[in-house]
Amino acid sequence: SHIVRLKDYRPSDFLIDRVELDVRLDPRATRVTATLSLRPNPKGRPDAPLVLDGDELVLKGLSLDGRALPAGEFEAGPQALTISQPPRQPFTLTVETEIDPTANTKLMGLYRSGGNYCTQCEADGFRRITYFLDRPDVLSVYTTRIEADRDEAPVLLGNGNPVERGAVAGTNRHYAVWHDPYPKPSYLFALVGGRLGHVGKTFVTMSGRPVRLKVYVEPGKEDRAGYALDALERSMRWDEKVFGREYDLDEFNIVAVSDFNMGAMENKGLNIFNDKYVLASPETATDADYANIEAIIAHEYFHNWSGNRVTCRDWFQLCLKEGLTVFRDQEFSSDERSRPVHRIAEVKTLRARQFPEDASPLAHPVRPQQYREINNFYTATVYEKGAEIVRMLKTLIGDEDFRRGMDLYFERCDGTAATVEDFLDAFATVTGRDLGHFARWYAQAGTPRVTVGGTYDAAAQTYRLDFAQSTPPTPGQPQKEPMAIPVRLGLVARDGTALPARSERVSPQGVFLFDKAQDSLVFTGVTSPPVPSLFRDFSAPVRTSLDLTDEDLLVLLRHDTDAFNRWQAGQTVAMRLLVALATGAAAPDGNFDALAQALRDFVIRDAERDPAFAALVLTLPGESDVAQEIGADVDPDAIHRARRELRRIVATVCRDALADIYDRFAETGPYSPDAASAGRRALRNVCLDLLAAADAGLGERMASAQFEAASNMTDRLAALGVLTTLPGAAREDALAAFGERYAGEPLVLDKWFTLQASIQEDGTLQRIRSLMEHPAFSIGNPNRVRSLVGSFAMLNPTQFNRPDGQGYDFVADVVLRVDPLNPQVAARLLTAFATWRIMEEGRRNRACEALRRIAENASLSRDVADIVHRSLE
Ligand code: BAL
Ligand code: ZN
Repeated sequence: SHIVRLKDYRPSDFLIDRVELDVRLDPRATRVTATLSLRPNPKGRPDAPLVLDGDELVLKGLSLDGRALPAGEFEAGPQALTISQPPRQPFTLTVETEIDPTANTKLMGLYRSGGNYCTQCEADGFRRITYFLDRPDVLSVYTTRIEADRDEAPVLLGNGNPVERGAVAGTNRHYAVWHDPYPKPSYLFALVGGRLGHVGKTFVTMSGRPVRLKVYVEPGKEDRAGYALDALERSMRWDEKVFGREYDLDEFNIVAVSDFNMGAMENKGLNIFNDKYVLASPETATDADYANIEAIIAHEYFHNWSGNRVTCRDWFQLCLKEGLTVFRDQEFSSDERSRPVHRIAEVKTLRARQFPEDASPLAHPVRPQQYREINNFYTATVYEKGAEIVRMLKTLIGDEDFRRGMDLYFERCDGTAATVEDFLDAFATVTGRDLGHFARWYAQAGTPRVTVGGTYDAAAQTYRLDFAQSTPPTPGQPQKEPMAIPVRLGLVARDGTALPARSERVSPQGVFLFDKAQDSLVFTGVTSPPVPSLFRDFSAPVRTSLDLTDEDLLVLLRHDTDAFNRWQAGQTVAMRLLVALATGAAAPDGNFDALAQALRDFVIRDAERDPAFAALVLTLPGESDVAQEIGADVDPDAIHRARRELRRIVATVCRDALADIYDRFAETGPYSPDAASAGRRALRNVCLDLLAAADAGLGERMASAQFEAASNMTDRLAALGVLTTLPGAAREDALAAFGERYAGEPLVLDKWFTLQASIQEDGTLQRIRSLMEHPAFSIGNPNRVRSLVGSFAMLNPTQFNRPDGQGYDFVADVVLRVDPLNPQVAARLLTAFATWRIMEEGRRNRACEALRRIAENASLSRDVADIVHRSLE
């Protein structure tokens, strides 16, 4: 099928300055009349035809400057509306289409969710509403009239500011008119019509303008919308303070819907959210849910500047808005919570999602050079690695120049559709630096591997670090160039004191720029043999091999001033032991004990001081992290056994300390989702989990008691999670009780589906098959499919990768079943197969057969066809 290439970009032949939409909502036959003010683009081709994009559209009327167009002057099909001889001066085109929102199971364009009408237009859903130049570099001012039955849709929302509303005489219908003064691309268009309750408040901006904020939810759930509203207000204040960005409309509306392909969408002034990322109460949401809501509310709000005021020239520039906005939401969460704890969480996500992608057949640059289906590029690489690039830029140029560069970027590019070059140019201008080499991060795929060796010269009192880097081949990029890698570093003496790291090549902020295939760094005045602390705060998204002994690493775990590297040191030792256990390689017995003792000392000494951090230190690398580290001929069962064994060893040594923490951290007082309280719960629940690893009987008794007594979802779900690892009646009773208690709460049942799908036992596949018949499950709802089937594919390595291939076959069947309904959800599910090539031969063959079976299907969506073909290449 058709490949779109970055190098083929050319400006649109026509521009659309104004759009007037009249949308008459009807469940099966919604009428859309679009009045478009068009003109030839001076940068376009002078004789080009006008080709408007469509997708499954039916044309009901067409006129040009008020004259109905005769049949010979245009061609209209479901995919395009073409006028071969359009005027060469400004003209008005009126296009009437009819659409069926009830039949729209793809959840792109205008569709219905829970009886309400809503839209999703990014990346190319607007063309499912009307024929349009549906590309992000066509910016228009929209006025939208929405009309609907009063009873069916008492609430009518659009982009921008409300300008008028009224009754339609002689009917039970009413209408509202919204006007958005800011030119925007069609992907930011949105409307909502439905029965909704709301919570709201007034926000006064930094220049004193009042803005009405509202969060709309299903009626009766208003009391679960308060945290989202609070997070919105904090986000708005933070963006003013940290980036100087003020909000620009009279209203800001958020609507939660229950059927949504993504997490949320940043439509101008009218964000539409997956309700999972809005609704929260102590009884139904975990601490992690609260943190996600805060981050995603912030993310979508921050898009108002990084995405909406400055948008993307084309979809190859997706990282321009997404990487930058992820960086901004990460900074927000770090300021609102604990910075080191949040940094570790970011890196865990990057390693769990982006590193595997970067090492897979689906690897692509942060700015891809080509695509078949853009919806498949809303990836961890574009988002998370894209954010790491922005962070590295800040690390290299420093905080002040970073802020000056951001200001210049917003100033220069406001109201335009920009590129990655525009972004980097702003920083090159304020710093006078050449960022050409740095820009390679956008173009070259794959995770660089950095190897570092250290040599101490006692006589000269020098310490030398030898760096080497290489980046593995990725699809379409067999040869790699060296990257510009910022290495934040320091030296630690074996007694734990910080040693000065004197070198001209290290910046005052402690950063060394490693930008060649090999380089060496010599420190002078080093009075004792140091342990190097490298990539502090995870200063670059690379894999590292350091020639440090476990003993050196345990010095860092104990003493490093950099919290990230304290955590990393423990993880590195644990990873070495896990790889040794899983592959049958020899690891000195003493090292298991050394790690366990170090962790016990840590719990006794440090846990109380920062419980959230301690919870992270006590959590061993996950099974898929170990699989990535092994990298070839992976046996997921061996990894599972290895991790269980190491957890047992650690937990047995730490047992008394863990039990002590568990008792002392018992919840008192009412639930609060703040980071400090959440950290205490996190640590206590990690202790419970480890105690169960040391002694299953004890774990079952404690988890059952916690499950019964829990006063909030975090503790109840954590207890149930521990029980799911322990086969027996207690587990089945608790699962049944939970299912009954939350029978009317779809978002809570999603957690229940996820836990059951994650059980690493033979019977899980059968359990999932039964749960697919559960009344709460629906194959058409993305959250349900992701929580039951997606979790199985992504979070259950031993069962998805069953040696008999049944896990692969099951997921392949679901992909083929979902694809005709919702290609985006099907394609995303299919990406679980991306790691198939690192499996041992038997599993590899089974996975390949399942992929081939999908590929042979004649009627695949473009989304699924693209993923399956790239996975097999
Ligand atoms: N733009 C798609 C949803 C998001 O990243 O905010
Ligand atoms: Zn985004």
